Amino acid sequence: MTMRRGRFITLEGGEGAGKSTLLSGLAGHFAGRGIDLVQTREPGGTAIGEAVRAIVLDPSRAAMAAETELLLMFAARAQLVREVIEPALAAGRWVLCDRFADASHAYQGGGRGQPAERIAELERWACAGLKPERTLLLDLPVADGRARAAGRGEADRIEAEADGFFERVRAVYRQRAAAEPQRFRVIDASLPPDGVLQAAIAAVADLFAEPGR
Ligand code: Z5A
Repeated sequence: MTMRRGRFITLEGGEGAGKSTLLSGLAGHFAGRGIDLVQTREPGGTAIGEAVRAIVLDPSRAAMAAETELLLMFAARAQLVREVIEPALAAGRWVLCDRFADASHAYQGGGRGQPAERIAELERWACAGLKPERTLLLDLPVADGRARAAGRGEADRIEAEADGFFERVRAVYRQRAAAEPQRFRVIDASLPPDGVLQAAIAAVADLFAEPGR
């Protein structure tokens, strides 16, 4: 019997939107449905990726060029795809990833102004054609997300950006969601955590509908 490939779901959104909170709630839901789930995150998820994460988020590395930041995000992603995501999907496991390539379009494209076609080219190469089947975008006004994230101690290098940066990030996320309605589901992240979880469960329900799932 041939192995049924797993499904690839990503969570996206601005700072403090509630992705980590939702990830653990969704993982519980998948477990209850008997799904063998791999949870991971970007940048990170592998030893190499976590080392890259430490570099890109280090607030003392203010000299980092936007091009360097973009390439580092894709370096971590190339490793995660090959070491974790593709093997898991091939083994029939589902993968739930906290951020993926849409984050590079939003942050390095929208936030830093890197050209969209260059990011798309990197995505095709680094991800070897892999795209999420479903992306849940937790949408929240920038000020609300920043208020939630405040009080966590020192801001990392990206969190230290001004509000305008995060407004551009949000705008690109919303444009991408509007351009790919089959893949994206936009969730109102201002709902209480259980409301966000219920909306997310509804937004992935069709993925279980395939016969045999
Ligand atoms: N980045 C990039 O630039 N390019 C890329 O390609 C990739 C990433 C992949 C990763 O940092 C940074 O890297 C990120 C983008 C950039 N930078 N920024 N900014 P991270 O993973 O450490 O940070 P984050 O992704 O921004 O996540 P976060 O700020 O930790 O937020 P979150 O995971 O979305 O939220 P949370 O931790 O679940 O919740 C935040 C707080 O709100 C917490 O106190 C919760 O209890 C509370 N919360 C959560 N949900 C709710 C609801 N529904 N209501 C009320 N309060 C809530």
